[in-house]
Amino acid sequence: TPAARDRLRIAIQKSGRLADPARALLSSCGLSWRESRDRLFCYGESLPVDLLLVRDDDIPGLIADGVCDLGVVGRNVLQEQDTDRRAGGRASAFREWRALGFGGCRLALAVPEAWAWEGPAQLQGTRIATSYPALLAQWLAGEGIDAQVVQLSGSVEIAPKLGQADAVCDLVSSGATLAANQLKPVMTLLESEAVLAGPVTAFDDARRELADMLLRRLDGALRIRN
Ligand code: PRT
Ligand code: ZN
Repeated sequence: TPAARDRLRIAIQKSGRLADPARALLSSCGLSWRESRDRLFCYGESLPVDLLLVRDDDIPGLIADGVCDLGVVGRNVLQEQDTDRRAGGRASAFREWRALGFGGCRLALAVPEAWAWEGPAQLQGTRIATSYPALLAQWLAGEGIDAQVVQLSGSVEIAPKLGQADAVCDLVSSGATLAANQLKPVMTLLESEAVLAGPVTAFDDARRELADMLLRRLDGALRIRN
């Protein structure tokens, strides 16, 4: 068992869409930090709650490994990594504690505009490009469709034009990126937003009281916003 800890460590995105709103939300909970020179670790001043600034994709793993206690991350990232773990026979090691009301988007399946969409069965035997292979594979299995999942780490929307795939499964907010690539969304696999992620079970040391206080403040801040 890891050593008991009396400070809470929260991972947030270093830069990107969720970085500023995550900090703003935590600030509105009364947290403040002293920034270190490398700007990767922020020492909690008002409360023993520190920040770690990281890539969003690293956040679930940091919680699973106990390096961080909590994290602010897109539900899409959290569920992809959890689905991947469980598909590999491993137990869940993190879960969503709260939905935070920003960073809204959806994971959508999109096909070329020229297709007359008749339903998921049309995807049988196709190649689908995505950065969310576990979520896509799970959805395809649920629909009973045999399609090839082409895993790409970026520029997913261009894959059909490059001949790498027939369709895509990617995050969409305004839909402008899909439209610019002559693609149209036809199915939503997941409605996403930023979430507070934490371990599956409660803390059993001083972090428990800190986390409870943070959640109370967070719920108050979210009530005022919504
Ligand atoms: O560097 P790091 O790995 O931390 O950042 P990142 O580049 O992986 O993530 P980032 O900052 O782009 O996104 C972080 C999170 O924001 C995502 O995991 C989602 O939870 C959320 N989010 C909300 C989005 C979008 N909206 C979104 N629109 N993430 C990506 N997009 C993409 C979308 O895929 C499309 O390519 O933005 C493009 C524009 O979208 P449209 O539909 O408005 O054209
Ligand atoms: Zn990322």
